Amino acid sequence: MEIRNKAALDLVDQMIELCKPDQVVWCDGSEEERNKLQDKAVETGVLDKLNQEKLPGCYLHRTDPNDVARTEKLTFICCRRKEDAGPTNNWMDPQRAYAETGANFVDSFKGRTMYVVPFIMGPAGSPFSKVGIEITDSIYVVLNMRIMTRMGQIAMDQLGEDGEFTKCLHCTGDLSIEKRRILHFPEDNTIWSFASGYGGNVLLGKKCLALRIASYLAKQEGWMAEHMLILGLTDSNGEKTYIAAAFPSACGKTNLAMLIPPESFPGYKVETLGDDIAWIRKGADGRFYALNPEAGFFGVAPGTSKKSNPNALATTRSNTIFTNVVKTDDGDVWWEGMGKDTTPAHGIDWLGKDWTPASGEKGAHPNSRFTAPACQCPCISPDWEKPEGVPLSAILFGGRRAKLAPLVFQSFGWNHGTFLGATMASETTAAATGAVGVVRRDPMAMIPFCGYDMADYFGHWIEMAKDDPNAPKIFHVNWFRQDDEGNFLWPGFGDNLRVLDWIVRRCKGKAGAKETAIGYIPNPEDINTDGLDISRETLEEILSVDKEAWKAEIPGMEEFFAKFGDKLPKEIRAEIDALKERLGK
Ligand code: TSX
Ligand code: MN
Repeated sequence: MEIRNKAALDLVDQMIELCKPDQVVWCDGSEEERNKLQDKAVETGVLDKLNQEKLPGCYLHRTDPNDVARTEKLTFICCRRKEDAGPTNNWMDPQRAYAETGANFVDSFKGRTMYVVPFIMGPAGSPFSKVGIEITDSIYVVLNMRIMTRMGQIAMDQLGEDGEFTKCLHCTGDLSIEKRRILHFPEDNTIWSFASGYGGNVLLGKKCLALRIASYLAKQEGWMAEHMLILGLTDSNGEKTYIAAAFPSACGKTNLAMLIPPESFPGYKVETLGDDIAWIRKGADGRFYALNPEAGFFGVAPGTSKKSNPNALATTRSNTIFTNVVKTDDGDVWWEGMGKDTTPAHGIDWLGKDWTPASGEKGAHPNSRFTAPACQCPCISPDWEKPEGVPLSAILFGGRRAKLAPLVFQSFGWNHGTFLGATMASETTAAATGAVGVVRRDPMAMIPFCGYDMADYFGHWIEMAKDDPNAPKIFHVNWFRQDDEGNFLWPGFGDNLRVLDWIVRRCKGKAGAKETAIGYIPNPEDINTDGLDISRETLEEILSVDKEAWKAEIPGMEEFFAKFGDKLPKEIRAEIDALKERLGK
């Protein structure tokens, strides 16, 4: 492997000195290396080979039972001034963080191999891509990074002799929760992760770099790092429109990114560019361009079925790493919500134990995952690796609201749209906490992922498109409105195309709407319901605005904003005041 970057060599020398590995391997990203690592992972019990006839190139990994999700309580922003991390982040003094976790890194690779994984977030050759180098003791991390990023020699080539990169250090350690830390040092462009082996905590290019560190860099450099899917919609005239969307967890982001249009929309096509992260910049023409920095999908398995997302299922039938799912007796995979007639009579569950459906236990962990190459997605967009990204016409925010939010509404403009993002909220489902229907505020779905004070982040949003006629139009959607008996009023899934279609026509000035206190809402006749069995009354109900309910929502918004004190941008305050005014006393 060719390494010309002095800073990279120095970093690895320093980390060898600190961690004392038995050997050091620079990962080049080759097929040969992949095969070698897969074999070694199987030998050491890190991976279980699945049925290679059914699932070529697919493997199963089981994490430690105490290490199955991101640990937000142990995730820190380590900047010099506490105020700069803001009220929604855990903060730790960088010196203390380096000292405490540094002590745990001392000799931590003894008896282990140090893998050096250079990677690019974004397509190779794009001026907007960022390079990172992750040093890790985990083959699982290397093999996942190989899917999720452009990894190996290609990244060292992008870096060149004096390119800058994010320094990422990971050690699985002893997996003790006492020592576990996910530490971000935005001022040093550094990430340290200790004592976890779970994806979101250890695939440092993803949430840690492409959202937390990137959001910090984006503020300084005048762009945006967002927790958004990107899709391209082609209408029956062959016109293409690109949309980005942010939703809190459990709202079906990956499903929307890979939506299959209903049969009653002939000629329409949805293509996927990304399912989790969008880097957005203003182009030379003034439009906003979105780029997916990732190369794969690290998707939640449970609930992924022929009905909810056939494209995701198809993506995962080769070259995929499954984590914490059921292994069936014929070496296939299974999870809850894979669809009817899929349940095996027996399998090995995520804990590695014998499992039957009658046991009453979940076979797959609710946060079990697939790591699959984006290029294998049947509906991947031909534009997904364009170095400059794709021009966005619309940005969608959403959440799970049983009663409050209508199916869709459009903001009055950019500032109002930013306010819609900043007040995003979702009601909890039983899966998350046990408490059902509790409102959780998660602005722009970035609460766990913003690398600095969110009040400044809102300010950056406002700043990005002040009075800008080229800015994407902003919409709010809610697929989850329910009647008084708790039945969903909107069919969702593929039929969401009907909403996307209205949004696209709004962007082109071709669709009707009525102005309400919360924004522009389609009239029932503005939504194309051809081939859909929905009554006029139901449509009217999901497009209605209950002013009293919205008034009742205001104190919750204000309470949330109060966290930010005087730092909350005046534009956001102005929006809440204007909303109150429109709702009337
Ligand atoms: O992903 C979902 N989307 C977006 C799809 C493009 N889900 C699953 C959420 C969990 C991740 C949805 N669930 C959606 C939706 O639009 N809507 C619903 C609610 C719903 C569930 C079932 C039905 C209708 C709506 N109907 C039947 O099962 C027959
Ligand atoms: Mn995500």
